Amino acid sequence: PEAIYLKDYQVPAFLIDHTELRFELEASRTLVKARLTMRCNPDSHQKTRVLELQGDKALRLCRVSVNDQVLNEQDYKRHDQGLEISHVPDEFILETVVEIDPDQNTALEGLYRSDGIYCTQCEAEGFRRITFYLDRPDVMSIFSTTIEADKTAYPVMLSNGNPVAQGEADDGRHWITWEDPHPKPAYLFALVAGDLKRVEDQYTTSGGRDVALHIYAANKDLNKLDYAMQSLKNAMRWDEEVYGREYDLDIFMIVAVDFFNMGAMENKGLNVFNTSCVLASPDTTTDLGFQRVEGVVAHEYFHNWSGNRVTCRDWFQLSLKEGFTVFRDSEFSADLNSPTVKRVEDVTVLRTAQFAEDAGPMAHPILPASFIEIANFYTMTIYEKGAEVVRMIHTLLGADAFRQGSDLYFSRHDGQAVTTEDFVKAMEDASGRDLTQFRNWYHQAGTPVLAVSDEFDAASQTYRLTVAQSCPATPGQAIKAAYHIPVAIGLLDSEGEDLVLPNGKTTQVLELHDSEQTFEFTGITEKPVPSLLRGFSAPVKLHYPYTRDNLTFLMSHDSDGFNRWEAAQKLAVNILQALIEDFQHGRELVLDSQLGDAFKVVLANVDLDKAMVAKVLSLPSEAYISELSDVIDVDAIHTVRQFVRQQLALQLEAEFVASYQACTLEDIYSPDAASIARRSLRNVCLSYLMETGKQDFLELALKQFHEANNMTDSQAALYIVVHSGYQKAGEVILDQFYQRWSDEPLVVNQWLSVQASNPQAGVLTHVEALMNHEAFNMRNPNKVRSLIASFCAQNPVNFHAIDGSGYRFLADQIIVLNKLNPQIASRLVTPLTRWKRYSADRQGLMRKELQRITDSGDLSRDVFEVVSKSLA
Ligand code: HT7
Ligand code: ZN
Repeated sequence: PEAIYLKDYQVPAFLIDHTELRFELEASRTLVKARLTMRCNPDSHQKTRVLELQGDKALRLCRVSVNDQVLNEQDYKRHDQGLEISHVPDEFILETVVEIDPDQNTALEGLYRSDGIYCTQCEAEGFRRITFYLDRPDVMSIFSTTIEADKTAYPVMLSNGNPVAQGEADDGRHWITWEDPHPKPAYLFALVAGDLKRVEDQYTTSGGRDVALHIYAANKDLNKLDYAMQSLKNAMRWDEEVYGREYDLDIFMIVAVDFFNMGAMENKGLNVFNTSCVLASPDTTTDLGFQRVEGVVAHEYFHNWSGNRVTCRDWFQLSLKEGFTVFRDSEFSADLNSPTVKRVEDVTVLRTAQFAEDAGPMAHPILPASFIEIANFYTMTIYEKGAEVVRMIHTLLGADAFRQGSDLYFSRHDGQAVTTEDFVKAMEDASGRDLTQFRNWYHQAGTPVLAVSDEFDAASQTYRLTVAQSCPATPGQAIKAAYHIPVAIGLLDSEGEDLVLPNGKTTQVLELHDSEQTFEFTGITEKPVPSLLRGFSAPVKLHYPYTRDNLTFLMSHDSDGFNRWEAAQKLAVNILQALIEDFQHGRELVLDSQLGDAFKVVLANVDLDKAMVAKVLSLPSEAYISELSDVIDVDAIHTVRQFVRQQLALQLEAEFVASYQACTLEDIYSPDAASIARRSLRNVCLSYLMETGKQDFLELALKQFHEANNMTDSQAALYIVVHSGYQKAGEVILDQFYQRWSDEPLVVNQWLSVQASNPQAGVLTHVEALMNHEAFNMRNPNKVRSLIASFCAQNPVNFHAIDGSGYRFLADQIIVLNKLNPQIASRLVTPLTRWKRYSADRQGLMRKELQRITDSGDLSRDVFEVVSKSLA
């Protein structure tokens, strides 16, 4: 497979003004009739008469005509990627009829049928699996869609826009026509048909437009849609208030499907959701699940402006819509819940997963220069780092100028397909700021590193902070230009009070431009403790020689909530890294009391937000410690982290018990921030208490498991018992859990995942057995993620077993999935691609499996790209 390059972009040679589609849905033989009103693009320099349409090789072409003239085989060329029509006039009607087989579509791209529901996924390039088309985001067309299907099996038939006509057809069939007045690229097209039920609500926009809100799901899930509906209304209001964006159709629909490659899809007026991101009920959904529903519903809704009204010119610009929309949804969640907790969560994900990606073989800028398969670029970098880059613009411009910039962006480009450059330019034009150097964030991959040093001159009462920046080489980019980096800082005096900084405030954003820059503060009477990168103001790694005393001081005094947590993380990392070294040198492990003492202070402070207490008490994950390691020593990291948890449990047993009891159980479950905070602290305490190995605490966990009135507490107890190595008790409650929830696929997914991520020895055999369990289905991405991905990505000690069994297992699954579902297969490869981070013995084993995947032959573009780049 060949790479395609951003530098080769050309405007389309043809345009499609109208797209009329007719779907005759039938199992294994669906007819798709397309009538396209086309013309040459006056802005194109190509002046070609040859029309090249994309179309997957599985499309069975039945008929093609131009202006009612049926073409015969010498008038066109059918090849594996599409259709070439040798001579077309300036303006013409192109009609095609193709036959497709949605039942055989296990890739879940294009039109597929699973669980008896027809459903489409067209982003990025799925539409070409439905019909021949100019399948690129800068070709925008008005769509009219007619669907015909059996009335009993498919009573509900949906597409984008508004329903304009419907009727009965022969043989118990019926039809409906939908019209979408907004021109859109093919990737936003959607069709759904099935025996679905809906909940309804209504929303009046600030401009007075009444919008019908419909959320569809299987009948048995109708009682799990209220939270999504409320989240949708919250998102609609928030986008009006914060961005001045109103909804623009009379109806907004969401459909829940169980077979879906990603979380959800923002098709115009008809969002399609993975059930895991829309269904929520206290019995079956954890707090994390509720938060995910709220965030994803908002994210997809926000795309209506950042993505749909203003879309991407080409797929290299993906972060234009995704980075911006992630920034928007994370601000939304922060506003509705706790901003500090949300920031901690986002930064945790960024620093574990995105930083690792940026240091790996697939590292790419948020505006990539080339790709082989675009589906591989729905990455942490495009989404999460992309959001951080938008956040930095927000920080540099300030909230008001940022809002003016976004208003200008939306009004200037409404109805257009544009570039990240257009976004940055709108921000510059509205604010008057020069973002020339800032643009390096779009073109360079890798995580910048800031080395900070300081000096205090008592005589001149001057404090100087020197910041040096660098960025490691990434594939194809050896040398990096300096970034423009906003570094928010505060300075604390010895009492822990913030000093007033030159901007008259207690936090100031320093703007770093040079490879090394010194910032001077005068009128400082004692050496302050710097609070650096407040709120994580830039996606960088920052090094400053904090002592452990500095960190405990910041943990209790920093006025920036994020940095209080960060100080605790840094302290824990510092201690864990020292112990890992001890372990590697065969020295006895001894935990000094500093971390426990600091945790004790935090536990005793009843004024603190319990969610933040829970975050502070949670040690950095094995994945994060791995990310910080030069050579990842899986076993040392796991053993030492467990050791520290156990020591803390013994040191703070009484405090954990007191906190557990203070976080009283609620009679009625509510997913509000305060209740979530109580549950998370209670469960963190329980997980520590189990480390003591005392029978009393096993009984406490089992009691919680049996008596919990919500999934958060019951799943937490299950996880804790199973992962603490109480094999017998674990087996009993796993069994009870499955018996109780076997009819709830999303709960069963949790059940699979708890087992697959269990660090106890011998789990791979158990995972292999679960692959044959009735609950597992290789064709369902949610099952694959819950079992296979959980084992490979959340169970480092077992996945990295030194006999290579984990690697072999993964390669076997990838070889199977490569044929069934290439997108899922290529995402699953990730843990193997990071082989360079491990010791030589593991490197060899991992490379061997990557090679075996290559040699298995017939690789999809998706898997080929990831495997070949990782072996290069
Ligand atoms: N914009 C959506 C992307 C998406 C997708 C991409 C590739 C393959 C399947 C997919 N399903 C959804 C999701 C979003 O970011 O909102
Ligand atoms: Zn998105």
